[in-house]
Amino acid sequence: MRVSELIEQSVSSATGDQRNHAAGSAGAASWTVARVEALFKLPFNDLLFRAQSVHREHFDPNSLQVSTLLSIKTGGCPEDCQYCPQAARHDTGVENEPLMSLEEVVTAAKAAKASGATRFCMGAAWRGPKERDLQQVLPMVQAVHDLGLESCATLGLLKPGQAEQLKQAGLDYYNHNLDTSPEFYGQIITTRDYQDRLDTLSQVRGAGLNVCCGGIVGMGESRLQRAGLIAQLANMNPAPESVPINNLVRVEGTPLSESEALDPLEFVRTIAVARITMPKSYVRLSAGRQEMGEAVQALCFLAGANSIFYGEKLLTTGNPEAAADRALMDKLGLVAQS
Ligand code: SAM
Ligand code: DTB
Ligand code: SF4
Repeated sequence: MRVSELIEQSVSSATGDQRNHAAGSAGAASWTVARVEALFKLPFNDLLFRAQSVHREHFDPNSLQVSTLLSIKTGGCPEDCQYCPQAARHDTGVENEPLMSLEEVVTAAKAAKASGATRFCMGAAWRGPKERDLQQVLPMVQAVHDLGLESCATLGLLKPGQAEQLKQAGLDYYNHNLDTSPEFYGQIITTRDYQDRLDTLSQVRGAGLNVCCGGIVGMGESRLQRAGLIAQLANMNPAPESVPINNLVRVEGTPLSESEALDPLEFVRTIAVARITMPKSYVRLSAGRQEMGEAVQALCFLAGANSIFYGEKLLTTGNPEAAADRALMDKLGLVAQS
């Protein structure tokens, strides 16, 4: 019997988790919020051991997937996401900039490749791309693809047919986050609803694109609501290939700037629960790393995080310096996935 199965036996009574493993690993809907919450409640050491055991069944534990982000269209967004520095209605000092040129994007993608990133993600502060916008983004996707990088885009809500156009241009992944649980969602965003997000995700999947979908914690949600987010993600069939877990970056001028910081160990628990419930997905330790410190990041990797954003900027906020990340990876013996 594998170690993870032994652990499974010892904790299944604590979590009430009678999940069918075959179904779970295929991403079939099988995680009730109560079962996910029970994982959160495990003793920390049991939770991490279980997460690391699951992780080792599916991944090299010392390999890290490395993505670089570029904000191709910054600021001026009409949406009201309470956490976001790019919403026009929040006075954060982020300027409304035009869409970058193809040349600027190619230069940034070449630099990302040269620094060791294997995925390049282009983000736009739009509710969703207008047809004219999309026509300008398609050559960028094609160019990133032609450089031999995995391409990812996060452009907001997609209308029918847009995902197919992105796929045809060579897009590998589309990022669209659920952000939080259905119950908490209305307190964070009112200009689009949960179902709009699910509809876009279903178009992405329908077009044959890989799905990158996660959320943000530390927005004042309860543990039950964090469990609700993870259950939503884990019950997608199939589960998202990439799951970014963002720790809220509290930006001055946003309504969430004064939120109480999430206990770092609760953040680590969230990563562990994501790993256990989505065993084959890349779990990305996303926004919030700069504020985290090396020890908490190391615990996140132990809990099964195996992907990061690399480069000194996320979209508009800071990320650890590349040299600091290389030093941390060296210390931990983590190797960038090629
Ligand atoms: N506008 C598009 C959309 O909302 O889908 C794409 C860009 S949007 C900035 C991408 C994601 O960034 C959001 O869904 C959210 O999860 C994350 N994000 C934005 N601001 C954040 C913050 N202050 N802290 C953590 N994550 C944040
Ligand atoms: C995701 O889940 N996190 C990234 C990426 N997908 C696009 C964005 C984080 C943004 C953090 C705030 C900022 O830099 O503006
Ligand atoms: Fe706009 Fe995306 Fe920011 Fe929401 S998260 S305000 S949609 S850029």
